[in-house]
Amino acid sequence: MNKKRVIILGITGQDGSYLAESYLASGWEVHGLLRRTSTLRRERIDHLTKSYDDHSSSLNLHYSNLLDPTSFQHNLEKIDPSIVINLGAQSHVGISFENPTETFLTNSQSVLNQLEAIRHFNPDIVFYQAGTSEMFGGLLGREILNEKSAFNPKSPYGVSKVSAHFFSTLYRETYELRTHNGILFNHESPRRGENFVSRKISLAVARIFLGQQKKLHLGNISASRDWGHARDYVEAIRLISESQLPGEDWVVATGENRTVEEFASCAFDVLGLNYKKHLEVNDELFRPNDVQDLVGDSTKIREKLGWAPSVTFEELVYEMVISDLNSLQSGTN
Ligand code: NAP
Ligand code: F7E
Repeated sequence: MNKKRVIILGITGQDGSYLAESYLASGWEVHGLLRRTSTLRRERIDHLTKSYDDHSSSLNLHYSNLLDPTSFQHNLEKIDPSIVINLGAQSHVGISFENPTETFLTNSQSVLNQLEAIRHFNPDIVFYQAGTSEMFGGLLGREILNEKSAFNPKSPYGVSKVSAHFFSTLYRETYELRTHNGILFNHESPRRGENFVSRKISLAVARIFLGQQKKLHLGNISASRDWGHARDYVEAIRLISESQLPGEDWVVATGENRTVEEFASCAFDVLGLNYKKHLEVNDELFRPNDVQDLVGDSTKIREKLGWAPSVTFEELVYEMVISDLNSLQSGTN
């Protein structure tokens, strides 16, 4: 790859911030696209824009709402990247039931616009689409999910991502664009949004430990997920995008799943608390439809690209709880 220049859509998100760090650390010129917001909340990337002192690489930010196709097109032509990574999305499954149209336009229509712009500007650009295990809609029997498993989405979010997946595949097959579809299972970190269950739990555990909260209210605690660490998963995204392969689909998963209840139990354990004393199930927090169980088979990326997760479930939970405890104690959360 001669030009080491990458565009990241969704740079202010969990994955965008880790991915930008990773690219900058290996000397890439990184261009992040972000939307205008009424407050400048960019805490996940502030350290990259304010104090990054390696002048051989730099983080460049440009305004571009996912719903504005011309702004993407103009930035594409101005930046002239070799890789475009699309991590931008309305990524909350529960909220997608309340905002289905916004979710569909943000997660699917925008991908069509990006593909059209790339096709006309430079079809050699590598395009990575952030697909998800939510596209599968759950386990069928005892099948562990891989690239050949059928999609059966259970939410507007899942449908929007299936649509984006097939646009990406269509442009690969029809126009020979170099589109890769990641199919990533849940990945978490201290930078996870506070309304996803893992972070909701880790924050609540830290607050309960400090006497700032009494109870943790959750919905479907019998649902299980295949949980990995976001830092490991952005390395998978890099391996995929820099693989020089024409464009393929890739499942990224640990191969193990735990229930939400097990996540909570492990998190309370970190601070020596018994989850049964603090956890309450609240019917109002159940979704209109939910993916019950997920576990992925990532044999393909392990064998073809040498990827493997480096963080265990217990290490992930520990890191999240301790991070929230430290932030609360230092007053930064
Ligand atoms: P995230 O933290 O929710 O980040 C989403 C990003 O999209 C944010 O930067 C957000 O910007 C941006 N965005 C949303 N709407 C936008 C708009 N209209 N215009 C411009 N930017 C917009 O998500 P994540 O966990 O990092 O996930 C990254 C991608 O992977 C997403 O596409 C997600 O659906 C997918 N995915 C995630 C997982 C997971 O477990 N984390 C698993 C599979 C797939 P703001 O900061 O302004 O909101
Ligand atoms: O829910 C249950 C909830 O919102 C996990 C996104 O990154 O991963 C994420 O989607 C499970 C569900 O993540 C609460 O019903 C119980 O069964 O943390 P979550 P998600 O829906 O799996 C996929 C791969 C993505 O692609 C998405 O972008 O936990 N649950 N009680 C709860 N969930 C939440 N959020 N809050 C609760 O109180």
